[in-house]
Amino acid sequence: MMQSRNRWVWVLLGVLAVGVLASRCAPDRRTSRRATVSDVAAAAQKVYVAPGDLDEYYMFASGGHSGQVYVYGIPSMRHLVTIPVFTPYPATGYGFDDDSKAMLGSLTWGDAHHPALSETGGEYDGRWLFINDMNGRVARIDLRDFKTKQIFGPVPNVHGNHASSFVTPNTEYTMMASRFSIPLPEGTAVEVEKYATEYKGVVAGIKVDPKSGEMSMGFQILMPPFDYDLGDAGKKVSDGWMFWTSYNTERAIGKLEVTASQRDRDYIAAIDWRAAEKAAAAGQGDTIGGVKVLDPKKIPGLVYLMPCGKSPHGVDVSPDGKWIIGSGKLQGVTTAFNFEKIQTAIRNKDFTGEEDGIPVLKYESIKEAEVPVGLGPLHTQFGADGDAYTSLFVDSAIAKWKLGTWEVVDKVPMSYSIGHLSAAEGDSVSPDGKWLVGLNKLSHGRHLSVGPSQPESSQLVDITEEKMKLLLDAFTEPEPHYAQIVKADKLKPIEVYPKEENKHPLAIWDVKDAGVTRNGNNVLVKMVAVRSTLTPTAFEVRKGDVVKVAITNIEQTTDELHGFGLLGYNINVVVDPGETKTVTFTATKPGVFAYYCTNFCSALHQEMQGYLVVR
Ligand code: RUQ
Ligand code: CUA
Repeated sequence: MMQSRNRWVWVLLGVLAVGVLASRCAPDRRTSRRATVSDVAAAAQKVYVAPGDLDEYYMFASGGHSGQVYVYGIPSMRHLVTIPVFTPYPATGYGFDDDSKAMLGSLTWGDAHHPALSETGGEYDGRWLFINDMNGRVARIDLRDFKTKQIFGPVPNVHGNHASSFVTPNTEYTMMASRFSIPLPEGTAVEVEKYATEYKGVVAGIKVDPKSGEMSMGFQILMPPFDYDLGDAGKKVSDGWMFWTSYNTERAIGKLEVTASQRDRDYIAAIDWRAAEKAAAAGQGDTIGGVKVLDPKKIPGLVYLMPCGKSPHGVDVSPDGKWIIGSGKLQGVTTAFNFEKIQTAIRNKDFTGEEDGIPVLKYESIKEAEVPVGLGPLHTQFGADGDAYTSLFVDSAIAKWKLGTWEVVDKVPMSYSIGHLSAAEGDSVSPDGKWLVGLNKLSHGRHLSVGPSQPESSQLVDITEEKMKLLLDAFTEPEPHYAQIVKADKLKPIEVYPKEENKHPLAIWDVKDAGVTRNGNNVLVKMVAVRSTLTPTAFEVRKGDVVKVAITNIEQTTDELHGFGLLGYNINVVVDPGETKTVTFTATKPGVFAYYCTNFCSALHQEMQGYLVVR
């Protein structure tokens, strides 16, 4: 995408500048003592995106408990935009207008961890982005306009939706699972001492409409009271299966760091989701909390448990679907399970026991290899040509290793304490290689100090060659748990909403149609926003009236957004070109209140204002 004719001039200038800087400052603390000038220059050249040029990839990163999604360009690591999802965001008016306010409901926060791009045939198709919220919800963002279109949930029975969102290879489902087991249905109070027998976990498949992306309840499965942590859908040969890690298979309570670390192994739950789909379609299951829940005890073949190193975090399926990678967070190895061996063990009933009627497979029978990646393996992503990359939290490094031969070929340190990592299309059926981003948990000393709340840090690594190369430290908004990186040309975002697509019943396209109508104490104001007037420029209502303002931005010009900020009433709406939004409020306070355009739009932006008179 970097086609500008000036690109090489800029690259040269950039390299020269960096080279001069590096030589001037060496051996300053600001340049690594080990890095030579030419190393720095080469790294700078790789990440330099000249003015007017565009990045090669989008990275969608979770915003953690900010409840948002942050979009970065790669390789520049520039923060391009914030997509508000579970939290109001005044910059785009999200959470203020009637529709987005209704979508957020009574919750004003979310804890968003794992973004999942929609897939067709196991490839990112650039249509939607799903993301979880710990409050039992999943959101869908439309990548045509980068806007949150649906928040599904809170889903009954799923308490603490951490192991989500993970899509199946054709986006049939986006999966979710409960991190916290509770007595079901919700609303039942049982003392925690009865945790092992009375508390339950649930895994669930949220159905995605293939045309519209609309989410609806698919199936739920009752699970033993473990904490379900992360997941990944099988692909190619393992398509139709879903894998979830779990911890606290001890079913312990209290200080879990002690009580839940007694056994050597926890489990990866392997679920035949097509069997679950069939059982749900046949009306099987018992109704709990208003939802049909399948019980694996009564439906054999639905769920199996794979023993895994204790307290595993990520479980990751290789691009060809043959290997399921999972490891204990305190181990020095990661295990590659063989999907074929899993199927054979299931056929041969090669079990070592059961948990609440769910068979436990024999570790030795399903394991292919234990790869000595280093301490604290957390999460694995894939590159081209059978390369695998595992983040090591304890070692604070990334290990590169080979699928099939299982040899560890390289390691690169991360500063500090890497959590997840994200490679270019790194969990699809055909990873690109090229770029890898380490999403670090701590960053002391890597940025100018800004007080006790230290900036977060992500590091860009070049994985084009045999040896990994650290290129760039970048600030990332808190808190990046996971991210996905997609080739930029797979997305085709629009720049204005075409007028002919606007089907809003209150849309108007001519200032002649703007005005106020009253029905009892309901007042409707149809407003037009266009450079540089909000029409009507004034309107009157009576104290106690319920006022709905419907604003249509009739512009069809790129980036001509207009805002509607109403002082004294906590109202702040932003309307994109071609869009209609409504905001409803009760005129509780008498007086005169100014409204104005909040988004800079023209030389006369400051003149774009009016008055609400409340008598
Ligand atoms: S995650 S603890 Cu949801 Cu690995 Cu961040
Ligand atoms: Cu419209 Cu500023």
